[in-house]
Amino acid sequence: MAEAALKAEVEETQDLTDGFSLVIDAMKLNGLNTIYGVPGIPITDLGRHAQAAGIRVLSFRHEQNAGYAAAIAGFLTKKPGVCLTVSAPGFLNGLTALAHATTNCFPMILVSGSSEREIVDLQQGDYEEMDQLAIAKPLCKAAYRVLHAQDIGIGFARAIRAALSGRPGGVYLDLPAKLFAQVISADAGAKSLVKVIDAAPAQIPAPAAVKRALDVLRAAKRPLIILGKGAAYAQADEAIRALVEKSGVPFLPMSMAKGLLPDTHPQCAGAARSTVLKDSDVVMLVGARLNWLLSHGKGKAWGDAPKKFIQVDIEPKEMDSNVEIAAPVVGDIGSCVSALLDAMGGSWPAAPADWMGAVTAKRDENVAKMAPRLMNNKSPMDYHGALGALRTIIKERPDAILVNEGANTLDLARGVIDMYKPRKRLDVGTWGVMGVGMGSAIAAAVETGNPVLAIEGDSAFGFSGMEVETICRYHLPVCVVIFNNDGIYRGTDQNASGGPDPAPTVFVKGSRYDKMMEAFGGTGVNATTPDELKRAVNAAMDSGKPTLINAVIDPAAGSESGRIGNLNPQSKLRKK
Ligand SMILES: Cc1ncc(C[n+]2csc(CCOP(=O)(O)OP(=O)(O)O)c2C)c(N)n1
Ligand SMILES: [Mg+2]
Repeated sequence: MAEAALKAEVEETQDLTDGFSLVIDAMKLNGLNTIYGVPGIPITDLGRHAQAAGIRVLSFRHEQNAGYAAAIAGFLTKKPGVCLTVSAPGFLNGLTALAHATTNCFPMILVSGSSEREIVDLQQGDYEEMDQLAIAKPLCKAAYRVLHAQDIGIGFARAIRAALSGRPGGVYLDLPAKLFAQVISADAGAKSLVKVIDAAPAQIPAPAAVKRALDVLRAAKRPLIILGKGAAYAQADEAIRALVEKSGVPFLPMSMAKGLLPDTHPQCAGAARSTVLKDSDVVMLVGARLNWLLSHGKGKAWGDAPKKFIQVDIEPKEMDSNVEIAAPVVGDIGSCVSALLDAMGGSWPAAPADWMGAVTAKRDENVAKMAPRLMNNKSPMDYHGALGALRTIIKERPDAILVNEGANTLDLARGVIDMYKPRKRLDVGTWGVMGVGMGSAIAAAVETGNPVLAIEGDSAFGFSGMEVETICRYHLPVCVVIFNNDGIYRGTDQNASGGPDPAPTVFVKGSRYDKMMEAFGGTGVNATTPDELKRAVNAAMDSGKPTLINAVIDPAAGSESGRIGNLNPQSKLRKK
């Protein structure tokens, strides 16, 4: 009798599904095959069941790093990266990354468990109580909550479409604990799922806008094209290359657009940045915003020469954000670039030879000036000596993904290390945020399978350093190089009070970050010369084994805030 009852129950539940399963089914149906997160109430079982169902579930040591991983996964794949967190504190830890994704226009979905609405809304002190939806809303592109199992399919569809369509960004999806245990008929569940069709519909630019842009470009005497990370995101690599080459115009890649065309391309003006910004008369922005990274399109960096801007962007509100845009071209980058190419026709005039000559001369002069500094073999190393070695490694291994954060470590690596292929350079993005390093490295390895070289300031690394255990746990082909200069910017500051505390920018001298990696079974190396560094990185890239190299950098070699020291407020009172 008991057996019969059990059998009946099993048969009955076979026709049922629950919130856990519907979340997993909704994700799989839409090709969301990876979760970056941290387990705990109420989403522990969701992670387990998702893994059992074939979703790759990567457990991190802190949600912020999982969130940064999801954000960069979105950038690399054009699918929303999914980060899964527990309620209140886990949610808040993930929220920084969601805001970062939104600021950088990376598609991401932060899925967070939450506590019971009835108790949260009456503020009766539930376990991890927080009104998460309200808190997330101003920090992301869209925020949704699902209260009923039959709405999970729609909830995911809305989240995916919001993350991907138009200008991509971060989306918050709130899933209260009770939802996971809700049971509905399997048939109703299956019918409730939504496969998102054409999540990022093409946005075709108006022909008149395309013509206006080309008229402005054709009339230029000193034209310039600036490629932003929106152009890299678009995966319209061939068309972008064709546009740049057909126009014959010098191009300047923003940091994460490096490699869209090789930095060694004859039209690349990366090494003549200040000249082209100052002297150009027409600037075509492709997926690049005139924010602080481009000095808002005005002021000293842009010189006195009158400028006309052409801007290609998916977001109409981006136009005239900082200066007048003479020729706005609104649409997705792929469609816009194709339309521009078509309208250029077969006989586009060559770029003015005197301008090309001036840019090339400046570039070659700057490259020649830097060359001897990159060959120095000093010990302790300076930035240029160490970066000279790493630059050769990326040249020999152009498919490797470079992750980069720090101040001097960031700014100098960006300038020194040439990139050869699209979306191979991942860094601090629009905010210049520290902490993206290990999350980005993990997602890059997971999403692409390519080897990853993470070049990290010692301070920058500290924000996500515990994730070296995650790298070891999943056996990821990540080589982390710490530029260890004993601190933030420099390791030489003194405590002006004369007291025993070290200065605020200084860390423990002579730290051995390599030992952290050894603690988890990875390879640790202490490198004191560029030759040692080069050998160790090559060995790591050949073996694919998790490796951390402590690169000993002269503590006096860096400068305050790297290349952006000018942004530090300066009081007249404190000047000596
Ligand atoms: C989240 C966050 N906190 C603080 C900062 C301020 N900040 C900018 S660079 C930096 C660290 C620079 O030191 P390091 O990574 O060691 O690079 P170095 O200049 O020494 O090579 C810090 C803390 C930031 N950008 N982001
Ligand atoms: Mg440092």
